Amino acid sequence: MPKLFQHLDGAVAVMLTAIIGSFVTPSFLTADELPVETAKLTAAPSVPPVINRDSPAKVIVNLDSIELQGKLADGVDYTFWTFGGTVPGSFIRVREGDEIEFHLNNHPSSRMPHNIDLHAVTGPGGGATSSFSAPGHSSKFSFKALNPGLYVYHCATAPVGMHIANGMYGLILVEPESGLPEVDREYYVMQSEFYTTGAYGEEGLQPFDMQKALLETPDYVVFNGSVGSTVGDKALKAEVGETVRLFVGNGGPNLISSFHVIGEIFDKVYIEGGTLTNDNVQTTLIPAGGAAIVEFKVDVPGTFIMVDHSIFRAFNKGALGMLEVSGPEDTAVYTGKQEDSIYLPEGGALQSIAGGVAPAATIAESKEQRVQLGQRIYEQNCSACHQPTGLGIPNAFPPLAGSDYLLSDPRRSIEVLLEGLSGEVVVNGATYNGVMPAVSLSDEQVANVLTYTLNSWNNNGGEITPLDVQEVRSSH
Ligand code: HEC
Ligand SMILES: [Cu+2]
Repeated sequence: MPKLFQHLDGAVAVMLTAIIGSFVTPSFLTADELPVETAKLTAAPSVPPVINRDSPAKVIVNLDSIELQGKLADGVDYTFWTFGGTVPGSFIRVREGDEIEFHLNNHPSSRMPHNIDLHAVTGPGGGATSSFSAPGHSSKFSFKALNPGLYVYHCATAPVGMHIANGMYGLILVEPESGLPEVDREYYVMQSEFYTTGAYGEEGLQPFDMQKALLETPDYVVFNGSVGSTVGDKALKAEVGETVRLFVGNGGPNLISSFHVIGEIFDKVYIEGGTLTNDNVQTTLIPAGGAAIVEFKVDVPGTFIMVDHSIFRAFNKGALGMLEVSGPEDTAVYTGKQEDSIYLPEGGALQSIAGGVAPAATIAESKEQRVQLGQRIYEQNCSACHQPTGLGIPNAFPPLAGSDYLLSDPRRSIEVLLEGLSGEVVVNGATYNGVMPAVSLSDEQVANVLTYTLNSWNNNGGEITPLDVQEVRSSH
């Protein structure tokens, strides 16, 4: 109870406190007298509810550090070190002026000690030494949220890089006293990299690779802890006309993110998660250990793809997410394709981009060698769409791994490569309606890459020879 009312009769004082407390900011309250609440934490992409208080509270945060095995990509597992059992860690939402009583609980099953450095803390190590907890121990410390903004938190136990690389980061939002403008949807998206012994897509439980981490050459760059975390069924959702706010963090440990949503313009960006805002932004830079808040209104339906615009990270390392917007078209904003007509430049089509036939490659002398040579051709010509795993991308690129289309008639696929393929095609029961461009490869190369696909990912083997390719080519 505020000291002011202590001389009053109990019941009256309680009433007055209740009435006055609702519109006066009781800055005279000491930490012990603040209303107490326990923070509701959420896993990405969810964000805790907006804070409706207009005065400070004492907020109790209970966060567990947990080490557990989980999925990094299809068929690829990783032993994650987490805050709250998820990567990124639980989202924490407090208000400027709040007193935060922080409990870091290191689960008894942990093999490592952990601590937490919250960038929202004013104090040595951001809480690191005060929160250092051995397995099965819990540490408590308190801090005042002095500065509003969106902040990264992370483990800072040595070796720090390794604790972060294994997944120990998350976001804490300190809402300004005046609150953030109201929006229809809020989501939590955090980018980070993983360094694994095996290359991208290599199956099985993958250990952390210290050498790659030192060289800053990750195999995976992902949003929300795994490849495809916000793709397909798990895409973020919104409806035409709604306003969307993304709380975007970058856990690193090394890379800077060039965060971009394909087909959207950020109406407003809170630069670096601070108070300065910029309008009409295409791509915003998010440093390692930094954050940004982006806001935009969705005007037309469709799939809007979130990427790190360092684009090989998006299409080859996993830094790709989706926002699915449903609702009526608005052709005044975007028409969709209005026409497709034949374009025949004078002088005919170009033979190939390089201006000639691909250079003569090594001639395979055995099926094994054909498979081996075919792998490189696959990586350079096919994997961007059909993926290194051969699994393709749902609704966009059909799989070659276990594809009934490919395996039931391998020779038909020679034609697919030579002629390209478009229009509806059904693979393993799913309909694709895309365009596969014809490839400009020699007979030998077509034979090698198809033999590679027939002998990879548990496909049932077989061989295509250059002679097979020549036959198909000459029959056209
Ligand atoms: C630019 C993206 C792209 C590239 C590069 C590409 N494909 Fe495709 N591929 C597609 C699409 C899209 C389809 C489905 C076309 C449709 O819907 O009609 C397809 C279909 C196929 C099919 C038949 C369907 C299936 O899943 O079995 C085969 C076989 C195939 N591609 C093999 C290859 C091989 C081998 C390469 C490399 C030499 C390659 N593709 C390169 C996009 C691509
Ligand atoms: Cu740790």
